[in-house]
Parts: sequence; structure tokens; C-alpha cells
Amino acid sequence: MRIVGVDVHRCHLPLVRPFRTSFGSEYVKDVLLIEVRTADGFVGWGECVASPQPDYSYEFNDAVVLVLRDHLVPRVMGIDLRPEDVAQLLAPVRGHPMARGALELAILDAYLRSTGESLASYLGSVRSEVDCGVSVGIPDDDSLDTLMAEVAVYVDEGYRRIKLKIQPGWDVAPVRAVREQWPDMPLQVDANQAYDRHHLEHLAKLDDFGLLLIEQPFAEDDLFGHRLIAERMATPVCLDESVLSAANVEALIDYGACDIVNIKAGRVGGYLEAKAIHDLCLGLGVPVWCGGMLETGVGRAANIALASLAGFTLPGDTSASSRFFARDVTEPFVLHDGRITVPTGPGIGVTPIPQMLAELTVARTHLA
Ligand code: NPG
Repeated sequence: MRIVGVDVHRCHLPLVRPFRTSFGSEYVKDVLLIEVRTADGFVGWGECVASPQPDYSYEFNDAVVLVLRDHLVPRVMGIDLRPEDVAQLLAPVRGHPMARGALELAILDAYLRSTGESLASYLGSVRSEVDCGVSVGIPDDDSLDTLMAEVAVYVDEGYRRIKLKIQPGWDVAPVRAVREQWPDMPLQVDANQAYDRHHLEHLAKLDDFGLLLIEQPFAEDDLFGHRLIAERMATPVCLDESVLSAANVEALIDYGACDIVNIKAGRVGGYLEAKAIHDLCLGLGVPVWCGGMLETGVGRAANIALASLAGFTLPGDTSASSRFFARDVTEPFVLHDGRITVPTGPGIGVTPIPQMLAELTVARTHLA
């Protein structure tokens, strides 16, 4: 297969409600969708999980467009390639996993459309629907009542697990309130690196609430801190931002810093590296789950395919499209009894609807 054209569509999707984490609030999803065209007429789509600003990670949308244009896209143009070759072709460029992952997904989608296979089947799917969790941000008004009302909506909608965002000053009280109201609901927390080792004893209070896991309490490079908290707490420690590759996950687990892995394909350089992390963890008996980054239908479709692999034994941040968007670029993903059906069509199984794409696009950049 030869790639003969690449375009980036920058889209703005208003969120149905603000999404606040320990690193900031989002009101609009500002996303890059990558479109590749092949010499034999197939089109593939990929989504980049970078944000407009370097807050969750050092990558950000404007930089992604530059690194794609000047360094990544030129390495895949016009040559005969398969999706498995992409990581190697891009290897001379350091870093930028979100940019390379988006390009790889678009190429993978185009390739699978040419062979007629679904991404789920190609990755090794073992189930036709996936259990869905939902991530609940910190209320903009810092009010427990607002939090409880939002969680109640998701519980009524059938979500199978609730994840609460926490930060210093917003941790034990909201977790206690939600746990008291829903004693049997699978519950977990995500700190997005907001704490440091001085908070160890405070965070250990969360052991009282029967959490599935505590996610990324400390800075992504504080491996010793994560090992200390894994030793101190009964609640399993899950890593997200610290997770870079299968090789680094093996080290994190071996070192005792990580009990559970949040796999975000768009953050680790693509779905093939994500599968490698999954395969490693499955072999080691370490549970994994599929993270989310407010993806449009393009990235959501691919995440749901990934979450259908055998090792994804915990519900993912694979919510319905309506959790974030009133209007999506693809047909929306809908929750049925707390689950979403895995797409079975060729490639990622969905395509941007031309009219929606046109309405939501704020800029289009022709890269090649
Ligand atoms: O369901 O897509 C979703 C959102 C899940 O909380 C979620 N994502 O830290 O994992 C995270 C967080 C995030 C969102 C991080 C956007 C970065 C950008």
C-alpha cells in the first residue's frame, strides 16, 4: 500500500458540560483528525489525542501539525508499506507519540479498508461489546451537590464504573459521598499527577472506600513515589501518564510501581504499541483497561476495538458519545445496558459524516 495524500482537519466540538481535571478545564474539544489517501483509492482516518495546550502532556496540536508535516509524514509518503512498518519508519524521530499514533491509525484504517477486515478483528478481539465506565470531572463550582447530581445521571444511564477526578482539596470528601450513595458501584479515582510523596498518608485514607484503583497520583517520572504508594496502600496503583511503551511498562511492573495499566493507544504511539502493552500485561496477569481522551467517534471507534481484547478486564473510559458531545463527526456511539457494541465494519468501522465534518472543521491543512 502506498500513501499519496495526507490532510489534517482541525475540529471544534463543544462539550455538553465543562470537563475539569487537576490540570485545567475544557469547554470545547479541539481535535486533529488525520485523513490519508492511498494510491489505490482508499481513505483512512486517525485521531490525535493531543490537546491545544501542553498541559496533560508536552504534545499540543500546533506542534503535532508541524512534526507531522516536517518529520513524520515525509517518512511514509509514496513507499510501499504495511501498518506494521510505520513505527520503524518513524523511529528516527524522537518522542511525539500522539502525532505518530494518529498517523499510524489513519494508515491502519486505510489498510484494513483495503483488506476488508475490522480493526477489532485485526487486533485480536474476543468480545462483541465492551463494559463502559465514565470519567467524572471536578465540578466547576467545587460543589459536592453538583458532583452527586452528575454521578446520578451516569448511574441512571447504566455506566458500569465511575471514575472521579481528584486533586488536593478534592479527594476524600467526594469519594466518601459517592461511596455512601452507591455502595456497590465499581469506583476509582484519577489524580493526573496532582500529588507528591508528602501526600502519601493522606491518600492512604482512600483505602477505606473499596476503590478499584488509584490512578497516577504522582508526577509521571516519580517511579519511586509510585512504588512507595503501591507498598503503602491496599488500593491498587494504576499508571497512565508514566506509561510510554511495552518496554517501560515491563519495568514499571517489575519495579513494583504499577499494579494496573491504563492503556491509551493515542498516547503510547498507536494501537500496535497498545496491543503490545496489552499482550505483555496479559502474560504477566496484570489487569488493563482502555483510557479515553474525549475522543470523537473516530478515536472512540478504535478504542472500543482495542477494549475488546482479552486482557481488558476492567471497564474503560469508553463512554457513549453523548457523555461529551451533542454533535459528533461520526454516527454517535450509544450505551446499551452499560455496554457499547464493537464496530465490525472494515477498518475502524466508522467514517466522518461529510456534513458534520464540514460544520465542525475550523481549519484544514494539506500536508502532502
Ligand atoms: O472518557 O474520554 C474520556 C475521558 C477520560 O478522564 C479521562 N481522560 O486523564 O485520563 C485522563 C483524562 C484526559 C482527558 C486526559 C483529556 C487528557 C486529555
